[in-house]
Amino acid sequence: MMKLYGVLLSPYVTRVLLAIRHKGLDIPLVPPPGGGLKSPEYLAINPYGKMPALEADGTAIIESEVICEFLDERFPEIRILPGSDLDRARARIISRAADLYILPALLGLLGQMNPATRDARLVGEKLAELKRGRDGLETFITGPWCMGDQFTLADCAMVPACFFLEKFLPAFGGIDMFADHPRMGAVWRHAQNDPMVATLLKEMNGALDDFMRRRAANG
Ligand SMILES: N[C@@H](CCC(=O)N[C@@H](CS)C(=O)NCC(=O)O)C(=O)O
Repeated sequence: MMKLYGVLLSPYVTRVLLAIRHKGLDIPLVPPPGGGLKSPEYLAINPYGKMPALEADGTAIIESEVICEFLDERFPEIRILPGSDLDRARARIISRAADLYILPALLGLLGQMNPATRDARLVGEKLAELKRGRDGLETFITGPWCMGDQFTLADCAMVPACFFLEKFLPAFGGIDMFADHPRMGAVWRHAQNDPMVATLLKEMNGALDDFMRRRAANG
């Protein structure tokens, strides 16, 4: 029996959910126990207090990339890692580049959403970082999925990254992350037309709308 701890508003959690759903696995998503990520109960599962964490046969597995790779080894019938060593390396590069060069810059911008309290220098730095991340990724992506015809670990990382880029970047001055990056743009369009991905994106949109409503209600 396995369960995944986390919520839909995390790109790291939804990366793992994409792997789970692509593989057709029955692993429920449950909120971190004990009232949150820093509760003693959850810290006993993930000492870093971050989501996601997978509980598998009584063992806690943390880090979204490690969880995805574990699931691919445990359930190899439908693989998310490609067959050749070179393709596996490229899929991991895309996933790692999203982790290192896209998501931290994007998460850094989330603290700058309010124009009234915005740090213009920080925003400029994060946007430049994002552009470098995106330019690099474009050179590794093939299309229609990141690695060609097969949905892989790389798409598990890219889909949530594209979702959050599309949602939050317009607040920082109409930057279109996809316009002059045809491969990344094509992967994002292709992903949105895939029924499994579209279902998850709908759930993510619902969770984001709820979050925004709650935030507005609380001032
Ligand atoms: N490298 C980790 C990153 C996980 C991560 O940063 N998750 C965020 C949610 S998007 C989190 O739990 N943040 C809470 C915190 O850092 O206190 C992974 O890939 O799983």
